[in-house]
Amino acid sequence: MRFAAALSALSFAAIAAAQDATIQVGATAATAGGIFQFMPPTINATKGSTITFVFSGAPGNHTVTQSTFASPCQQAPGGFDSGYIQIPAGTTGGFPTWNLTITDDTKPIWFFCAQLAPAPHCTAGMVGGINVPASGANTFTNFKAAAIALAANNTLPSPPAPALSGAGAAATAAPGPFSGAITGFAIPSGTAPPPAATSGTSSGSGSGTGSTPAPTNTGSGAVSIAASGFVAMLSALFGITLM
Ligand SMILES: *[C@@H]1O[C@H](CO)[C@@H](O)[C@H](O)[C@H]1NC(C)=O
Ligand SMILES: *[C@@H]1O[C@H](CO)[C@@H](O)[C@H](O)[C@H]1NC(C)=O
Ligand SMILES: *[C@@H]1O[C@H](CO)[C@@H](O)[C@H](O)[C@H]1NC(C)=O
Ligand SMILES: *[C@@H]1O[C@H](CO)[C@@H](O)[C@H](O)[C@H]1NC(C)=O
Ligand SMILES: [Cu+2]
Repeated sequence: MRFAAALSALSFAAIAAAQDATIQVGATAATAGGIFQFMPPTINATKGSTITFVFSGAPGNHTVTQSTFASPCQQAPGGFDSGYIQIPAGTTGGFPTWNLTITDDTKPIWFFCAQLAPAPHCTAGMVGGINVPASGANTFTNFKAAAIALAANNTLPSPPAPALSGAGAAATAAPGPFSGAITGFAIPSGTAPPPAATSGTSSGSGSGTGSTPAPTNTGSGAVSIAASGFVAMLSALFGITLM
């Protein structure tokens, strides 16, 4: 019995570690709150864990771009940016993903969608946060309200620069895959520069990449998503079986 309980706890831990967290980028017209949102908009994640952004909002053409609390709809200096990923109406699968690994969980990570068409998404409230304070001045509620307040000012944010790494989070690969009619624009490319040092040493020159945005629409990869989904399902089944 004790052995079985230990096994069951172990399998739970394995599943939790493997899943990390997922945030959907954009929604559908039928979703409460409309298409301009991240779901969930906030999440807490420890250092080393990975947030998988899933570009499943259809139709949609969204980015995941790091900002600051003070300027919710503007790319932070050195902030990450996924580039624009367009999902045609009616798409039901094969959604591209982008995996950001948390490199510093001691500070909030604010992000927004930089798309301006047909109207700015950020000032419509398409913003999110990781490890954001539950109380005080810098709450998600205040961040979102500040983003929406910018709508009245009529100043459009500059287009973001594609970047795999930001402050407190970094990706090692560009978003993808782009299959079928799904397209990417100004997608970051190349290897991620070393994440911005938050303390201690930082080595490496960190040459920036992705300064030449180009439309990207490359081959298949849907197969690998399906395969990893199958593996996830298997491991979930395995975990449940162990119980
Ligand atoms: C997605 O949005 C970007 C930025 O507005 C734009 O350049 C690109 O053409 C859009 N993609 C599609 C397929 O409409
Ligand atoms: C998430 O982290 C923030 C910052 O550490 C904290 O204030 C908040 O209570 C946490 N939220 C949850 C649901 O744990
Ligand atoms: C709007 O712009 C005005 C003038 O530039 C500025 O004083 C004000 O703080 C801005 N409001 C917001 C919400 O950014
Ligand atoms: C993100 O991580 C998931 C799970 O490991 C993987 O299936 C997917 O291919 C990754 N996406 C990218 C763009 O690397
Ligand atoms: Cu958007």
